[in-house]
Order: sequence, then C-alpha cells, then structure tokens
Amino acid sequence: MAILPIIETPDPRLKTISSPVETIDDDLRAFIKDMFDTMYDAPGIGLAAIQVGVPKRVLVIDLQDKDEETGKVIRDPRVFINPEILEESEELSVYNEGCLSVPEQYADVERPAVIKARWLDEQGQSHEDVLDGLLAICLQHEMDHLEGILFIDHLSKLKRDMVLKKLAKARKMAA
Ligand code: GNR
Ligand code: NI
Repeated sequence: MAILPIIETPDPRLKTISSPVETIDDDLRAFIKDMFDTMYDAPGIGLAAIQVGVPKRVLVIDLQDKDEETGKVIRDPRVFINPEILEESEELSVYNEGCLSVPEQYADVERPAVIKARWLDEQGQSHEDVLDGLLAICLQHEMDHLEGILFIDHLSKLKRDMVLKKLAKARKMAA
C-alpha cells in the first residue's frame, strides 16, 4: 500500500501532455494499485497519473456509489489506459466538479452528457462502451488531465480567478 503525494495547482507538471502507455506489465499494475490507494485515501472518485507526477495516459475511477438499503459503499474500481473518446453527444450536462489538484473548490462545468469511449484495461484488453451520467463526466475530467487541462480551465477567466483566489485564501488560513 502506498499513498502518493497529489500535485496541486499551480504546479506546472499538471500542464503536461501525458504519453501513451507502451507496455502493460507488473510495474504498471503496481503503480495502478498505488493510484487506487491514493484515490481512496484522498478521498476522490477519480485520479489521473499526472496528479501524482507520472506523465502516462493512465487513470483510475471508482464512483463508490452507496447501496440504497445498507448505506454501504459499493466499490467499483475501473482502470482506463490510453483512453480515447470516439463519439460525444450534442446533449450537454452540467455538474458541480471538484478536483484533488484544486482542493476543496467546486464549480459547474458543462460537458457532453454521453460519450463513446475506447480504452485498455490493466490486462491489456481493449474495451469500447457508451458511458453516461457521473461516469462520463468523471472520465472526461480525468482525460482532460492527460492533456494538461483542469476543470477550472473550462470556466471564464473571471470565474477561474475567483476559484484560484478562494484557494489561495484557504491555503493562507491553513498555513
Ligand atoms: O474526486 C473527484 N470528484 C469529482 C467530482 C466531480 C467531477 C469530477 C471529479 S474527479 C475528482 C478527483 C480528481 O481530481 N480527479 O482528477
Ligand atoms: Ni481532477
């Protein structure tokens, strides 16, 4: 079990364009396990490798839905290696997004509501599926990280500056 430090804005590494994974081996699988440990500890519902300083096209997602009856969290870990978006709906959805690299700040972001995506899993198996709801939102948020984009980059400069100002203030209070 290894919890890796999460990089926060304005660290320039978050602007890196991550490189495709060429070999899916035990080293990569060990790193993916560390990514899950880090994501669950944070806690978050997704994590891209660049958020722990590794510029590879790898991301993990677990929406951790709650069971209606027992209230227990259902774990549903998903791994996406070299993900691609093949199609996106014209219909958009708005979600109040957050990011572990922009801690405790939230803002509404509009994205395609439904996407068709292709990716590899940790065994190198190829998958193609139509995704919607929070999974589609989270996958697009994580895929943005692979291009060096944060959710605040989708906001107007005015809103982005407001979020960054609030973050600076929160950090100052915590110092
Ligand atoms: O934990 C997270 N929650 C979240 C909420 C709405 C939209 C996207 C996310 S992803 C985020 C974790 C993170 O920063 N992943 O990159
Ligand atoms: Ni994020």
